Amino acid sequence: MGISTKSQVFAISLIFLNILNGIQMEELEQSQKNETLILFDIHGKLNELEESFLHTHKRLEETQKNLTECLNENPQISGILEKIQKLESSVKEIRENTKKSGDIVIQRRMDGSEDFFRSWADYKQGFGNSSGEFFIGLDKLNKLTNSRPYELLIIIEDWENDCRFARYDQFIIGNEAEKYVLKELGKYSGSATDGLSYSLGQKFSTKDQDNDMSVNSCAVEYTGAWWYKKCHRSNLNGRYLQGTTTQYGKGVVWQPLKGDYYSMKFVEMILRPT
Ligand SMILES: [Ca+2]
Repeated sequence: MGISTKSQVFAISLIFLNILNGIQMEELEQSQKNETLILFDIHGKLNELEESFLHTHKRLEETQKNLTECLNENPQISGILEKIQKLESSVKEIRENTKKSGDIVIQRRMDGSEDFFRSWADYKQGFGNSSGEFFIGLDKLNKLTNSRPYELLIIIEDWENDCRFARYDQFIIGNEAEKYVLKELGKYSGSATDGLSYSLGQKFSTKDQDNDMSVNSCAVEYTGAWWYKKCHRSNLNGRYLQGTTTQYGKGVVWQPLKGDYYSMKFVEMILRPT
């Protein structure tokens, strides 16, 4: 090959290379243009989203404002809401206090069919019918409450069917030599108000065994049997007097709830394992 032929080939190659470069440059420019378009598109969509978010937020604020105004202008709606809240909390309470497996009923008053104004021997042994009115017995109560931890749940219902609960997170009774003293009661909670902590540390008394701190016999005076002190804030083994009575403190009394001149319709004392 002569020199001139070599030069021609070189020149042709250069032209080809330039053409190729031109094509590559064009492709690069096109792809850059495409990327820019995609970025614009994304940016536009983000703007749209932001606008729609702001719009929704504004509408939510308006709805909230309208609701508040509506509640303020319609006190009956607020009243209904309050009632719903109360109902919810009472349902919660009933659920918590509904009998569970492991519960042991130790005393029940429900119709006045059983005599509760009884002797020390009867309270030691227990009496009545476990499906009706009864007391489990102090010996059993002493053994049970010392065998494992229990809480004491007391259900109290008046003659208007208002049902309340008193819960004590500990409950331990001493033995006969200790006169079945109310040793531990733990912390009170519930809706009945605390009517038993007053008796903490007191021995049990019956009409024939006065172990209370009064100069008189509280059991005789209040026709019951209890952990009397001087004398009581509750008398759940008192006489079944059916509602309002003139007989001070002698009925089935839970003093903080209905006072001393009122005898309850239904009472249950329950041990619940903790
Ligand atoms: Ca006394």
